[in-house]
Parts: sequence; C-alpha cells; structure tokens
Amino acid sequence: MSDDALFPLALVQPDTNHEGPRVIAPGAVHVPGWLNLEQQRWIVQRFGEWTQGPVPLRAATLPGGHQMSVRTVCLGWHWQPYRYTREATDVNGRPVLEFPEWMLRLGRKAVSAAYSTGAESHQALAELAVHYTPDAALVNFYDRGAAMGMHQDKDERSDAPVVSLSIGETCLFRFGNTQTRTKPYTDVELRSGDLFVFGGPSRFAYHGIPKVLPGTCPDGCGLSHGRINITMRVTGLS
Ligand code: MD3
Ligand code: FE
Repeated sequence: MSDDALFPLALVQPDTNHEGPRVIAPGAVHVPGWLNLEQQRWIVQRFGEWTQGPVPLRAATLPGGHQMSVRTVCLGWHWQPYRYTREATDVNGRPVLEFPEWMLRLGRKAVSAAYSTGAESHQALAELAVHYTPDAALVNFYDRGAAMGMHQDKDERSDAPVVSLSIGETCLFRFGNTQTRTKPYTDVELRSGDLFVFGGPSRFAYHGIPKVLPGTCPDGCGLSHGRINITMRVTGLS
C-alpha cells in the first residue's frame, strides 16, 4: 500500500477549529493544530519504526563533551555536531534511513499552508513550496526533563525553510533573533499537531526549547508521554 493511502492528508479534517496561521516574525509562521490526531498517531507509528534502526535514537555529544538531553534519529542525512554525514559515524557507523517520499510531500504542503496567509512578504516564499525538496529530517524525542538551549541551525548550505512538526507534550518554544542568543525573543507554546515554518528572514534566527510541560499529551496522539519534533531541512549537500 502506498504511503498516500496510509496518510491521506488531503482527505482528513482537522479535529478542532484553530485560528489558522499566525505570523510570529517575517518568515516565521505558526499553524496550530495542523495535523489531526489520526495523522499524529500515524507519524508516531513511523517514529517507532525509525528508532528500530539501523541507527538508534541517540543523545548527541557536543564538542565540549556534554551530552544533549534531547535524543535524535535522522532520515536522509545524519546530523552530528556540527555536520551532516550519510553514515552515523558518531553512533554505530550505519547508513541512515532514506528521507521518505510522503514526508517530502508533507513538507511542500506545510510550506504552502504556512505562507498562504495573505502577508505580501510571504507570497514569494509560498511560491517556493512546489519546488521545496527537503533531504534531511531530524526527529527529536524529548523525554522527562529534556530541553534545548538557544542555537542557530546553520549546518545546512541552503537558506530554504525549515519545517517543524510537534507531537505529544506541549513545550515552550523560544524564538529569538538573528543577532544574539539573548533578548529580544518571543515565547510560543507548541502543542501536539502544530506546524511551524521558518524561512526567509527567520531562517537563521536563534531558537530553543526551554521546557516541556509534563503530562500534556492529548488523548489519541499516539504518545503517552514525551514530545516528538520533526524538522525537515534542505542540506544543500550531495
Ligand atoms: C528556527 N528543534 O532540531 S523546532 C532543532 O522542537 C530544533 O525540537 C526544536 O531547534 C525542537 O534544531 C525546535 C523549531 C525550529 C527548528 C528549526 C529552526 C525553529 C527554527 C531553524 C531556524 C529558525
Ligand atoms: Fe534548531
């Protein structure tokens, strides 16, 4: 069976009516409740498969020797601090799983949904959606107490947008600025099913996850605890 049959994005209705896309900064758009519960459960099942290998979920070790509290499994390209490789040379040397076709199509729909808000400055970004070709996904799992410090994502040789999908517990997401890792920033709660797209002037902004709120998984999302975040990226590598 094709993934389209298993993941009929165009055919399913949202579970609740949300207010639609919210522009947080130029190029940074939050779409609450973009994935319904059926879609979230389906992705959680895929997550269970990805973590079976060839490369397991792992907490990356930073150059200073500290281990991240977030654990990650990658698709397409393996991310390690601070580069992309085809084999997980910092884990077990195995090649990473392919970037799935359904996720490419979902990424295009995400860019299109986020930038079709009427904001004139987003029109050009919306037109990029049909050609958007992410080739790497970082799938992060936040267990009890996990967090992510303020950082920029600049290991990609492309300024194409990053698409982020959240499933499970609600988190506090901190969106900063491109100049410093400190203020000014905007704090946004990301909930299960939310989409966030970062492109244009926001692509290289500092951002982080100060905390995840325990016990906030909605019934039916497929997770009993913790938080999954998928980010799709264009590496610009070959
Ligand atoms: C803003 N992940 O994997 S997603 C990461 O929820 C990462 O796991 C967080 O930051 C998470 O690098 C935040 C939101 C996000 C992702 C990429 C961005 C925001 C971004 C790239 C540029 C600007
Ligand atoms: Fe990031």
